[in-house]
Amino acid sequence: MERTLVLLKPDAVQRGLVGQIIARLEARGLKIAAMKLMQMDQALAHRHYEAHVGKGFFPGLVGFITSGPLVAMVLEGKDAVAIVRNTMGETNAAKAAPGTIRGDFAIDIGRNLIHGSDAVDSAKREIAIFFRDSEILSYSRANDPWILES
Ligand code: D4T
Repeated sequence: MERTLVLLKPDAVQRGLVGQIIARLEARGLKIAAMKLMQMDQALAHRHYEAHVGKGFFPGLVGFITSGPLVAMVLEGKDAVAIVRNTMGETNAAKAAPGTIRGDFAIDIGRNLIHGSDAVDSAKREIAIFFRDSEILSYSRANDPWILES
C-alpha cells in the first residue's frame, strides 16, 4: 500500500490544530503507520527541503520549520500521496479551496500548516529522513473493507 510523509508544521502545533487536521486525514480513510512529535534542526531542515536551497524564501522557511515542535507522520492508503495533497489544498493557502485543510485554516503560503510528499519517490526519500523502518507499523483495521473495495 502506498505511503506518504506528512508534517503538521509548527504553526499547526502552536494553533492547536493538530487534532482537527489528523481527524480529517483519518476520516478520509488514511491509516497512521508512524507518528511522533519532534523539532527539526537546521541539518534536518536542509535535508528535507534540499530542493529549495538557495531560493529567496529558503531562510524564512528553515527559520519557521525549526521554530518549534512539529508532528511527523507516515500515512498509508490507496493513492495516499495524491489523497493527502488534495486534502491539504494548494501550497499557497490564499488560493486553497474551501473544504481543504489549508483552505479552511490558513491564509499565508509561509504558514500553510501541513506538508505532504508530492510524489511516491519523494515520499520514500522523505520517510527515510524522519523514520527508521522499525518505527513504521503495518496492521489491519476492522473497518478496512468498508474503506477500500480491495
Ligand atoms: P510543503 O513542502 O510545505 O508541503 O509545501 P509544498 O510541497 O506544497 O510546496 P513547495 O515544496 O513548493 O514549498 C515548500 C514550502 O515552502 C514554503 N514556501 C514556498 C514559501 O514560504 N514561499 C514560497 O514562495 C514557496 C514557493 C511553503 C511550502
